[in-house]
Amino acid sequence: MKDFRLYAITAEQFHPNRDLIEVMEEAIIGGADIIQLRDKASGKEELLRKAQALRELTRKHGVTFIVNDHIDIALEADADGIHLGQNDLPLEEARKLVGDKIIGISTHAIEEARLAEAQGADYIGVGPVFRTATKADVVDPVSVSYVSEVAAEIRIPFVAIGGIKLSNVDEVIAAGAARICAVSEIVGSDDVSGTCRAFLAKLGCKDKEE
Ligand code: 3NM
Repeated sequence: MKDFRLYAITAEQFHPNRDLIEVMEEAIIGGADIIQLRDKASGKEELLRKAQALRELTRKHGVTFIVNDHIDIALEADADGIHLGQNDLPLEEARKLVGDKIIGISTHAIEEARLAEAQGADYIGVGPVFRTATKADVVDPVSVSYVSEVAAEIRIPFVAIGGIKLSNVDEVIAAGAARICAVSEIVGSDDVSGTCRAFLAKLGCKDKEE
């Protein structure tokens, strides 16, 4: 897969008065280079409409587009890949359905990371590093020590996630994370692009030239 640094995930509850596509475009302009549609509230039709709009947006900007959970929506909207949790369809089954599209897997312990790597995941999520209110069914924070464990052992790309803010991201980077995902901190910001640029600066990346 095309490498990435800053992973942005949709969460419309954090911008109730702003348009989804507008907010995600600001994230991309700020340098987010992979976008995930994550939406537990919409029905299939609405989800497909959002997926198609985000597909058009991400294609325009040349960034990767991932759909959370819904393989059918990912296929129909021609997303670049899907992201699955530990309780979703097993990776091997998902692989049969999506072929060579990207498969990302959420992991919360090193055994899960090892298994995802062995089964052919393209990348893994590593979290929740800190406490988060964004994901309802999430496990207790795994802390930066899990980030260090993965950094030392796992060879596929991993992205640190969960409670990551500009105020605590230094710790996560120091633990070995080269890719960061922040949800509420990005889409809930009054300055979405500026927040993305600030994360990328922390990661040691130059501003995207647009
Ligand atoms: N997955 P925020 S934590 C979608 O640990 C998601 O797998 C997680 O949101 C995991 O940046 C999470 O607002 C939510 O804390 C992260």
